[in-house]
Amino acid sequence: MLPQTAPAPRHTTDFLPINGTDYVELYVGNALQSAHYFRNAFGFQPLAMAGLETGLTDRESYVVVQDKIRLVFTSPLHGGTAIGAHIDRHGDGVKAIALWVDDAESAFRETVSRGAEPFFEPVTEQDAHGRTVRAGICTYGDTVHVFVERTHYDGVFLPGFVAWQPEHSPGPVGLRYIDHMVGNVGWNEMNRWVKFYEEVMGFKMMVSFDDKDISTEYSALMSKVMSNGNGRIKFPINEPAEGKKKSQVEEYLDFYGGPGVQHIAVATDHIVDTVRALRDRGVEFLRVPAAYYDDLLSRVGHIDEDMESLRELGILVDRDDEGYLLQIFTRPVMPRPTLFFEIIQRKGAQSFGKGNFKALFEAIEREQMARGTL
Ligand code: TYF
Ligand code: FE
Repeated sequence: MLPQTAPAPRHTTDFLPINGTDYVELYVGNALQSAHYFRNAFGFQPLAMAGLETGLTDRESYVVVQDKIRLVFTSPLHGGTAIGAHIDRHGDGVKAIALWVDDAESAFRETVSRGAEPFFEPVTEQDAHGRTVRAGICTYGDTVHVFVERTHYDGVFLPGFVAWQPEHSPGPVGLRYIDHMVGNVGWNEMNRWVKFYEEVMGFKMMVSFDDKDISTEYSALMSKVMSNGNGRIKFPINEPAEGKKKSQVEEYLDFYGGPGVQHIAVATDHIVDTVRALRDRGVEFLRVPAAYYDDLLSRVGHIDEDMESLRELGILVDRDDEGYLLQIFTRPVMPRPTLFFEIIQRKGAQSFGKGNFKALFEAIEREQMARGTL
């Protein structure tokens, strides 16, 4: 099930109807080993691949899946490629956030006519399993959105890919779908990208946090959450704010070499089991001080989960007027302190864990301190 939010009012027609996230493609130095890490540590299952054996000469991609989440890892097969230049500039990172639509040609036309910069024109790809149409537009930094139309396709992933069935793969850990994906943009650029998602994509602003909501000693940032009409796509946009020392967003921008995807939040229905499985497979999480749990019950009231398990695993809890949520953040999964993952379970709450910002950002500052970048 995708997260539920109020449907768009009847009188507005959504010029960019989106069914959900189709896939997230990362450009990485070693696609095979990245896929291996996400299979073995995060419980993703092998799905498809394309490369030398399928006739490609410039790149190789491995696709992994867990319920509705598809990740694509792509590496160049020789020097001098755009993929290699992207990796040189940004390190491993998210290149494409692909959105599943019923009409990719229309999605491209509607967004480009509203000012989107084209990344690639609509292209029809086909094989024995049918055809897909894809088109791409640029968003912040070197990141792009790819519109994927797959109504007439029943192959494993996309035309050109073959099933990937390595012999051994550990089972899934209960990750279900992408809840939100956060973009870090430059100083004073948040509103420009808010306007882009409003005007070019037809999104609406759900929430806004200013630096007073979320500044600790150093971590100052501002954030606005953009959502599409049916609420299935949520993109918080962060910009750095002036603090005592370097903002975590500024640190990201320095290491990533500009704007890009900061975190991918993935939803589970059983966060305690999921996080325990991830931890047992070697995924490293940020830790808040044990004192966080001392006044947790008085802050969030009754929760269904066992407090001892939450404390043991370091899972955070926040409540809003609709319910509560549980969340935890991994340490960066790249050598550069750039991309990380959030594991989230919503129990009614549709917010983003504002009550955890202080404890979380202080934990991030301790990591910055340990890296010597603060
Ligand atoms: O997506 C969000 O807004 C929350 C909060 O560096 C957050 O997950 C914001 C910035 C950040 C880590 C978490
Ligand atoms: Fe988040």
